[in-house]
Amino acid sequence: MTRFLNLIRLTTILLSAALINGAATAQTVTVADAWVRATVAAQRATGAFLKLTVQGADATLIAVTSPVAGVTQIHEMAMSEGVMRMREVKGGMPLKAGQNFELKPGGYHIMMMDLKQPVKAGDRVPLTLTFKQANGQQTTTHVDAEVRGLNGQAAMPHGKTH
Ligand SMILES: [Cu+2]
Repeated sequence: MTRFLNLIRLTTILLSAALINGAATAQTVTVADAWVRATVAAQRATGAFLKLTVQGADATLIAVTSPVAGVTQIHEMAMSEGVMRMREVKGGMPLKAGQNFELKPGGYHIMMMDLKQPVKAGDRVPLTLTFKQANGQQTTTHVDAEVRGLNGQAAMPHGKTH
């Protein structure tokens, strides 16, 4: 009987641990429509753009990495001496719960520098986004960004028949 009660207690503890763990690792940020601007030969930098939706609690986009870029920074556009310039966002991009954010040309963007190879329209570029959640925990999200032509349009879709 004692053994049976101990088993119940143990089960309860394990269940609680699972619930706490599940809550702590819940993703609150959704990434969509990720794309990277295609480069021409010898171009060493480009931009990545995407949409973020934040639910539940505030979060901060603190880092982005990609295997095709030696250096990746989060940039914002700001007026400096009467000229719009881009600069790195120090401390990450704050994301308010319940809001949608769009990183797009002319606004917040992901700056990919020290490119190891040209990125061509139709390629897919892996991005790893690191978020700091409201509880201080860091979570990562992986997306494959579509490379789009210099005019920002999607590459011509391949025909389904050949
Ligand atoms: Cu930039």
